[in-house]
Amino acid sequence: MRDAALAALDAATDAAALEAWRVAHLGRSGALTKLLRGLAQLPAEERPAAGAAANAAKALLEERLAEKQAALEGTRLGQLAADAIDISLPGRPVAPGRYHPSTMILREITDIFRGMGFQIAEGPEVEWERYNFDMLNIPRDHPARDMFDTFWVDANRDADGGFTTLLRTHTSPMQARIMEAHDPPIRVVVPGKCYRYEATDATHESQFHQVEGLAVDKGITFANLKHTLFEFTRQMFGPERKVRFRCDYFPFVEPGVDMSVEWNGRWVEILGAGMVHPNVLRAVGYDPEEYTGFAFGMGPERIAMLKYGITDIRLFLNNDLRFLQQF
Ligand code: YSA
Repeated sequence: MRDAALAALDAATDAAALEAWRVAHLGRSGALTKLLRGLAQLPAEERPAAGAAANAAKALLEERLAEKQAALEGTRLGQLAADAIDISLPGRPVAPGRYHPSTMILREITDIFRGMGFQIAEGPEVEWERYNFDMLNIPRDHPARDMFDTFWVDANRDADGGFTTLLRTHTSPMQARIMEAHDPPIRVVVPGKCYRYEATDATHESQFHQVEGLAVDKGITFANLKHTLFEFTRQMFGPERKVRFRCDYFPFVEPGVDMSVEWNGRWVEILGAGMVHPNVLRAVGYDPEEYTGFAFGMGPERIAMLKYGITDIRLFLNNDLRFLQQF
């Protein structure tokens, strides 16, 4: 009985198990207590030896129980001490997050256009070839597709096995999506990411942002476009900054222009723009005799470079904290 009780004590590992063990082995109706009570029934000559053995066993079990309780208490205190918080130690510094310079400039750009009455819309980065090219007057064999080195996405193929989905190369597909879904008048800007499979350099990344602008209504003229873009650059760069406005070609506008801003004695192009091509208006079901519009697509990273004197566009996506923490 003693050995069985000691084995059971070994197996008890917490206070509740120890108490259960005490009740079972040393309690008032425990086995040993019953045995001690039964000594009286033994023949007189056996009583002293049996009594001594039972009392010795009881003393041993009580002693072991006390030892085990003390040990358990010790580990509990140790755990409490280890868990304690030293409130005299200085706290770990929490570095506040900050906005990425692309986010900051995007907000600045959209705020300026919001002030001129434009709404904000967003669209998908994985786009149909149809919206990115065809509806913008750039059919499959059009040489202008070379302007946009494209990451094709192998998600959908046409009957000839050609890709029909891509990472949008510009935000212009949203022109077609918005006009398809809404009747004029339209005045909207579309910020978002674009992707091009091109060799990167100080002013070209393969992932960058654009902000598309579109205004369509009766009687919209080139003068409205010019005023809007000059007002934008005035608010963004200040009235003193030199800006250049030149003819350029995009299949989805006629006439087409681009705009550059002076920087360290050279011109950096920030946007392409023009009057929405009649073919684009027709493709979305508008009558080009009734409605005219202007559109533009600008590069926020280039604008941030010019505004903050950043010399290399690749810094935007390098995740170098020395760069990011300056904003
Ligand atoms: C033109 C006429 C419209 O009616 C509407 C929009 C446009 C713009 C046209 N969709 C387009 O993408 N033109 S673009 O290739 O010259 O790019 C426009 C601007 O995006 C550039 O001026 C530049 O600021 C930025 N950009 C283009 N490729 C880039 C880039 N920025 C960083 N890295 C690149 N690889």
